[in-house]
Amino acid sequence: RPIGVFDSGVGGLTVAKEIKRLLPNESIIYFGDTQHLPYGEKSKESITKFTTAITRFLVEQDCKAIVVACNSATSNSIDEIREAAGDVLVIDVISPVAKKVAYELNQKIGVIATKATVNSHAYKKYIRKYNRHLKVIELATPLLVPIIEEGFRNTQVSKYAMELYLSNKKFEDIDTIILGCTHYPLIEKEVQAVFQGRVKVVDSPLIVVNHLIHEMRKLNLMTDSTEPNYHFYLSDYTENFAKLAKHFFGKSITLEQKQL
Ligand code: DGN
Repeated sequence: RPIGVFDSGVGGLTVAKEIKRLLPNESIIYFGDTQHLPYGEKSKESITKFTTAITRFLVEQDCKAIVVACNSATSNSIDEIREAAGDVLVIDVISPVAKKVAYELNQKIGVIATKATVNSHAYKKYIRKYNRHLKVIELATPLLVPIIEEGFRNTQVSKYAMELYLSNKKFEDIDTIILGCTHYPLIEKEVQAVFQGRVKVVDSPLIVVNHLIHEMRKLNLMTDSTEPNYHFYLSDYTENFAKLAKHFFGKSITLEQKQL
């Protein structure tokens, strides 16, 4: 049985690619809800409606686990998503990361994310649950998602937007930064360049997939010797998605348009 992964667009590919790297025998079904992108600007009601429909679809596809590879969906709709998933294992992208950074030697943590995630204060709440002495500064950087979806990484556009956002006074003395949107690992090097190595960038996809492995082992869900396949559903076909999915997963993937 496959692992289901979903996001509003290409962001969740950063998590899916890590699943492929660490669990090379597992098949993946990915749903990119490009028709409703960006989730980060939508209301809780809309995000919940889209993401519970995707969850039910992935359950119908017989997924044995579902990875909510979207922070905006996690921070707004995780309870409803878990309910829609029934008995199927659900892994979110915020709680494992929050737990990990809370126990490390960090002092002041910056989080960049969409408006939906920042307004929910999910990172602050989760991190403080484990370590209430940590300072957590959340900053909405919504322009970065369309920049990435439009394929403008590593250009003057991304560089300028990033410098404007990250020069915010609130971020002056952070020692750690969480990329609180699954799109952002795609511009990790550019973030690092702005801070010139001064700030540690948390490897969220790695932490999330390690947690997935841990939970799958507990439930005996690991597959050992199959030919994995990678199937991608898109609610609206975009060239950038197809290009990036092929870049991460090779040419033999299958892409299908699907509206729910
Ligand atoms: N990739 C998603 C996230 O992690 O929040 C949302 C991006 C978006 O749709 N704005």
